[in-house]
Amino acid sequence: MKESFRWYGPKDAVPLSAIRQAGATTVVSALHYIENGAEWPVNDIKKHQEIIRKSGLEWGVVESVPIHEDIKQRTGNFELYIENYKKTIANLAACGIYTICYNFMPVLDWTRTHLYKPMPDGSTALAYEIDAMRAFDLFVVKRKNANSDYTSDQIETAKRYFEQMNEKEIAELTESVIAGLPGAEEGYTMEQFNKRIAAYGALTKEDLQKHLIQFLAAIIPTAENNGVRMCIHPDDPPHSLFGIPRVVSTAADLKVLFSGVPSRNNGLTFCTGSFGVRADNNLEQMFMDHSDRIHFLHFRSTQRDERGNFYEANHLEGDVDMYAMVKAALTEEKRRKAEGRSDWEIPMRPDHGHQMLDDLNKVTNPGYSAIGRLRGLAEIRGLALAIQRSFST
Ligand code: DNO
Repeated sequence: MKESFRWYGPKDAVPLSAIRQAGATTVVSALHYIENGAEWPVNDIKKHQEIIRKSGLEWGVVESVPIHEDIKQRTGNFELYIENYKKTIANLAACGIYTICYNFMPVLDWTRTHLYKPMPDGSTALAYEIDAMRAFDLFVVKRKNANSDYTSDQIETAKRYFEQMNEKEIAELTESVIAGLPGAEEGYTMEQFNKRIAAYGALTKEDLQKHLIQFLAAIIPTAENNGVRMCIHPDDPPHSLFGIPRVVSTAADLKVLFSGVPSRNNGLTFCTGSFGVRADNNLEQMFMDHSDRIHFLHFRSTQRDERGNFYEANHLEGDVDMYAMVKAALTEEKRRKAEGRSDWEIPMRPDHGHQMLDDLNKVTNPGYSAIGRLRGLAEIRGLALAIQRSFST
């Protein structure tokens, strides 16, 4: 696996030099300042690439080239945005960058209700509490018809949850959910958020699935012509939010997505933490079913309970069987190597990490402090080395 680390650009509190010392060779990055929907100019790509190269690292993966909301809804200027997307694919390829991660989550990208959940060892973790989310939807956003998405018991529990919150907690919850977590590209005020949700109207899961496939049918030929591997990131969390469907959450969703546009350039970012939140997702099976088109790995683990709450566990703990996942990835690499595929080595980044040690006193992007991710990378590296050695004995 190509050991990688995400870097949010020159303003990131974790500098490239730290990534180098973590032992990663590949940087996962994006031009966050470019507006969603606009073409990424070659000059801007080159400038960013140069900064990374100067640190002795290589920009190997773009995470993400965001998809404009108009494309998801197929309204407004979606045709122009698709054309711009194609140009960005070609521009990145012209600079030698061939792996592009993106997602198709409506309105919000990844979502957590709590960004600093205290862990027993004194570190903090990202967490998602179902009652907090329902309370937010019902009593803070006050979404129209939200009541019909919940049972009366769920509404009652959410109401009790809301009633015991103070103003500061409500403000923090609001900020966590709609202000935009790092990489989300878009954050909203309450008014904007309400508008964005309302814009989805009665759009069904089938509609959104169709829009994704139409988008891919339009851009994948450009990816093929330029040797670019597109890899969609699963929904995080993997279920609908605010009554709007999500379409990259389950094994069945992947089947629709890849049978709709079978090209291998239509690939997947295998994010163990996102898929792993659902007990009905069999991660090993899903990996095996699509191993051929997995172009990027996000390795992290989550600990869920039966009610739908989860927090981010240490990388080798929680519900994800990291041994099985690393083994699956190395097995796939071996298979590709034997086939002579030039993309046999799959970029992997330790996804998120606890806020711990000195980082507890620093302001870093939630989930993206240096030391927590360093721990994750080091653990996965050791695991990979042991598995690799066992292959040859
Ligand atoms: C969160 C990330 C996501 C991811 C996008 C991919 O930590 O995994 O923001 O970058 O969903 O498009």
